[in-house]
Amino acid sequence: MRIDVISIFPDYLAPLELSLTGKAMAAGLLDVGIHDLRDWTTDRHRTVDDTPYGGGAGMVMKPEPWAQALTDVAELAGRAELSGSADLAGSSDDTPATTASGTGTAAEAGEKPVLIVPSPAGAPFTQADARRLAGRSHLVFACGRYEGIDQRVIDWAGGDFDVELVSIGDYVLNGGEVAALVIIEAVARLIPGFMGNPESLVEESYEDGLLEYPVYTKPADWRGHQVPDVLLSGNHAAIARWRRDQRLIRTQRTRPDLLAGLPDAALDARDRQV
Ligand code: 6GU
Repeated sequence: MRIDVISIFPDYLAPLELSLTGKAMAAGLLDVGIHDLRDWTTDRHRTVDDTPYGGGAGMVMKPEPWAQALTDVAELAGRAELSGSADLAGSSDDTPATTASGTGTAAEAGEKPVLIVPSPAGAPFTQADARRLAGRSHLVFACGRYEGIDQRVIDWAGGDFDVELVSIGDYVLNGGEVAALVIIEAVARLIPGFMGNPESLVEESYEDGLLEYPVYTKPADWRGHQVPDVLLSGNHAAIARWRRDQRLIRTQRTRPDLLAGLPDAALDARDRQV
């Protein structure tokens, strides 16, 4: 998979080099390019914003730098060198990562890249979205600041990209960078071959609509607090039942909306006794 992020604060994306996504890049499963939007400005002050038509507070991001940046990133992704970019990994040699790694571009796969525009006005980002995006070959993140990006960029990009406005929750961030980090981490861990133990993905919160059960490790008695007896019993059926009960109880307590949204078939008669 190829991921490009365009931002006026490219340093915000430095954590992508660490841990999860860093490992995926090192393994050749993921190829990431971080780009400074100001590299696509043409004036001396490298201006990216202007006052809003119709008046109001704050500034709006000008359309032309975005159009130039998106055009370059869509056309040049997968090559060893991207104009105006500083790739995080694997591009200092002159072999395109795509050749050896299988991180094929959208163009190679014959599909449009996905343009993700993080925005508090977007659709809520869910685990189902992460799954869907993990199956795509090229994601481009347009991280806006100020009051947002001129809407015509979003409309225009629809020709060359599958465009999605995405929100990560009901609160306001100063820009899309942190949201992009969240979405990239949720997606990258679902890339086939990325997680050491794919089994650990199966029972996770949000994969089946129930929150996870509580977990314990040694010692069995810690500062007078005991691990539940059933977990020490060796009775695998009883453990599985206890864990499912815990998931149901937790979900009912903290996310009753999730329980209410489950299809009828998701809960059996025994579940309904909890
Ligand atoms: Cl994706 N962006 C911004 N700026 N604020 C947000 C958000 C995104 N999701 C929730 N709040």
